[in-house]
Amino acid sequence: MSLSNALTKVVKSRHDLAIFGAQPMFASPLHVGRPNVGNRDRFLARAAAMLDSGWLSNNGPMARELETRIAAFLGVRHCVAMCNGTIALEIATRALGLKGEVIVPSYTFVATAHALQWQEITPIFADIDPVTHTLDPDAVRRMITPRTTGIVGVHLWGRPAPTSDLAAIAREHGLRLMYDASHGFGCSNRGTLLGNFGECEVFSFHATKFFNTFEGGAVVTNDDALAEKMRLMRNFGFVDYDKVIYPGTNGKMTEVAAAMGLTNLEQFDAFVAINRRNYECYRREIASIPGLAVLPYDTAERNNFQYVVLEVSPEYGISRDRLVQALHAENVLARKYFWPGCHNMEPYRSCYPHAGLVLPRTKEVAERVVVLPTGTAVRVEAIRGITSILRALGPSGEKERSLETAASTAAELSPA
Ligand code: T4K
Repeated sequence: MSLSNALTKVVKSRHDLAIFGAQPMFASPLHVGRPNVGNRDRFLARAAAMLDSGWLSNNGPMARELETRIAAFLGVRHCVAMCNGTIALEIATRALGLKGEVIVPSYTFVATAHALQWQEITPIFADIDPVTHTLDPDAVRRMITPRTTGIVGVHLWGRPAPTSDLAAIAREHGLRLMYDASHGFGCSNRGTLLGNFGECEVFSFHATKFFNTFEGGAVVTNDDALAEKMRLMRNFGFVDYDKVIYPGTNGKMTEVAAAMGLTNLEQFDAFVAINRRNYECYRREIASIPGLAVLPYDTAERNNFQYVVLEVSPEYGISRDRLVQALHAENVLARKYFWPGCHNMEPYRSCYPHAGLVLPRTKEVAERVVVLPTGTAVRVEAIRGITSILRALGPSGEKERSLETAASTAAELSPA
């Protein structure tokens, strides 16, 4: 992929910022989710072999090879590859027999909640720990009712959910427990790779994920019967030609997606190394900026460093939203993941208008987080440019007032 993140200027003070009328730092947008793409020739060779073979989907040889490699890599018995992470979540929750109410965080990508709602299971939003950004076990306990059948924990940003506490709660209350590990491919929890916790775990291999298969996902599990059920469910319930024994859907991974996965898996360590370099560069550069902090990864664990998560505190002097606006003016398309929380999106907002009353930490965290561009498409020089913008923007109340004025000017200047 061409790295078009050449800097067009040096930012020394706020007068150099695009939000005050200067030219943007980057000529073309710098995205948060630019795909990591492995060796192009290796991928094209696989794509050619696939075309020659005349086998494009339906549990083909490349999908099976990818499943074997992922299961071996994670140290799990089964990997069931799927067409995307959302369908994988739906199939996993259905195979576990979840119904009634299921406890999930609101601070996650909306697919975690939608996968339940789509099956007429009620997602019950529990609050998070403001430090880890993952489910707070005490909050989970408070949300249990006689209708609760399970918990879907989320390893947000690839940082593990409190697996021991959630397992204890599930045991105590007879609940099923699974994880949305969409962000956590290649990350560990007390030395064990994610994929080995709960009854099953779901990965997303979407284009924007650290490891991608264009679109794709997988459910991994150590439960033989569960794996078998999910394999049936992803293929309409077919057990043989003309023989359907289960209600199913179409959750199959295509061969071209698997070819991308096999290719990207070969460069897994290189992707991690680049993400880690970027994360450490951001951490170093931002450490001296009052009011800003990059969420740390536990370096005693394995991490994919996929997300560089910035937390903005009042000390910074300007609000998170103004900061994002200023970055966008520079062509840095930072994201406010996962604002405003699922409970503030439809249909949850209308169905459960008071859900926010028990989610104070979710609100607090969702209002202070910004996710910054990283991945193989982002150079260190670009990161230094981005952090020079962050330095010039803050911190002072005076700048906030100037920005308030500049914001309206910028809104007038920016194309619709
Ligand atoms: N659970 C969790 C916790 C998840 O985070 C996700 C997905 C899921 C479940 C569901 O898994 P999947 O069914 O998607 O496999 C993006 C991704 O689409 C989504 O997969 C991901 N989470 C989420 C965190 O991010 P958006 O709405 O932000 O996508 P979009 O189109 O704005 O793209 C994000 C950035 O990436 C943009 O700056 C553009 C850039 N981009 C995107 C694509 C597709 C590229 O540069 N190249 C590309 O090919 O959701």
